[in-house]
Amino acid sequence: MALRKILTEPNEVLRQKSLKVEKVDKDLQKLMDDMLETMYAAPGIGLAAIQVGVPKRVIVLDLDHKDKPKKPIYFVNPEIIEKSENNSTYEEGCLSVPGQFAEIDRPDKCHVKYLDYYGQPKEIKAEGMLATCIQHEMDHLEGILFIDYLSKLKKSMIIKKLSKQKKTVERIVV
Ligand code: GNR
Ligand code: NI
Repeated sequence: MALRKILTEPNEVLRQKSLKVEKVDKDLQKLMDDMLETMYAAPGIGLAAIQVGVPKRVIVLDLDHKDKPKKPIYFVNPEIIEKSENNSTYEEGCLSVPGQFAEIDRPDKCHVKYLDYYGQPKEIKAEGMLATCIQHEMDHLEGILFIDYLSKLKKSMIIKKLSKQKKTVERIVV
């Protein structure tokens, strides 16, 4: 396994739409292993492949990342079958938008079908934080970040702050 670099906003790659996986093979499993290790190290509770620069429809999640044994869930080609009418609000963060948090409204339940780590078809009926997280990750597959749901002003303030931080880091590295 290996750690991969997590891309941060602003970065055009994060705005790419990810492509459907044709086959769950050894290489894809290696990507999923690396993603999980990178997510735990961050630490985070979810990660989409595009966040490590790979435009494939792959997500890893572990809401109980502090528990042992760990309980990762791998999603390949996830599709939402049904969403609830009711919304719930959670404070969201994103490893690609470091240090920024905001309350976001999303459907409080979702029914999702996907392929697992072995390419087997699975379904999950998620609610609460799990439902929020799955939707946050599925947004990444469409090039959408949680800051896209904020007002133009809030969003542009966050992007400005992140670009400044990037420039500072570049100066220190150079
Ligand atoms: O680690 C993460 N925490 C989180 C908290 C609330 C809602 C969504 C998330 S996902 C985030 C990791 C990440 O950026 N995944 O794309
Ligand atoms: Ni995210």
